[in-house]
Amino acid sequence: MTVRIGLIGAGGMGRAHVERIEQELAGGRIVAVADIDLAGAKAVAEPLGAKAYPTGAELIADPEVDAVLIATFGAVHAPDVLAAVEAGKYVLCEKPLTTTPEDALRILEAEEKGGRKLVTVGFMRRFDAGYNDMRDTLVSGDLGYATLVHCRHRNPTVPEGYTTRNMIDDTAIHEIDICRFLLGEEITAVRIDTPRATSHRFEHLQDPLVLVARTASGVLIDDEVNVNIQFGYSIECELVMEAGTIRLGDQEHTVVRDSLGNRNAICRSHIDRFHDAFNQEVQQWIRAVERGEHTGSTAWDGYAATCVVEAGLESLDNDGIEVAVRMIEKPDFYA
Ligand code: ISE
Repeated sequence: MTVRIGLIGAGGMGRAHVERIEQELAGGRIVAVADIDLAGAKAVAEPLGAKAYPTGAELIADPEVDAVLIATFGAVHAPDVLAAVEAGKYVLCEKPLTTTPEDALRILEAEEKGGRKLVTVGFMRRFDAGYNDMRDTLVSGDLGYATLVHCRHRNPTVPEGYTTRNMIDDTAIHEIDICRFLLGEEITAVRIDTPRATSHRFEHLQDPLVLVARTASGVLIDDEVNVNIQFGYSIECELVMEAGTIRLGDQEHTVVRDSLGNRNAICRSHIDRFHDAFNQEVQQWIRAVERGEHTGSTAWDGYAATCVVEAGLESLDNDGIEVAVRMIEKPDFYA
């Protein structure tokens, strides 16, 4: 069976997914594209012989769409995710699932009501080989339990429309999720530290910032979020256990040696750095949809991350005080 996929959001991320589905992955085909910019939707859809729609609602209602891939901005995800769940269609939604815990709760309720897990959140790092090695090492118990996680999330630049809020809900949300994944527990408190700002930022941005989080068992996480670092896209993570540490290796596959010395090529974007992880994520999703199964992170993961973001934003607005994460008890449905 070929899974007939409807894409909502014809921007950069959406187009990267189209390219991987059409050229690199098996088992799926883009049959419809929706975007409020209908011309943009058509530009992506027409070369594929796919339909174009001006709204996600129309695409979701199309009986020829088996499953939905959402790659719009976080703030507009909720209505489309809800509509897909209500239509009983699997949905892979880019992060963040929603920008408020309330919207994420509505999605949890809709899924529970339908009795099936249909929502996967696009936390692609869960499919990255390095993070999976780190998790396996921790789970093996050979080096004891975790005490600390040190993370660095650096982007070369961001557009002018990117806000300080986005440093947490769009950028640090990756570490929020991957640390929950690595450690297998919830984050319970967060604070935001604000060091001297870089002169490379747009004036309105607090860049860099450091998110400091604590988990239920007391593991301390620090995440440097630095989105105008100029030199490239660079992700680091070190997990500290009682008797050893494990960290992500160099992100690139090759080392150049010339008159300047030995050096790695530097990635420019997440699409480049996490190319293999994105492919794994989308391929496994297509295969799972074919079998009528859920895969990857759940709506609960999306909800939990949004609750941590919310606490981080509250800290940011209150001089960096530590804020407790407020979330509902995990329903048995997501156990
Ligand atoms: C972007 O949306 C991503 O998901 C990237 O992984 C992240 O590095 C970037 O800061 C975000 O804006």
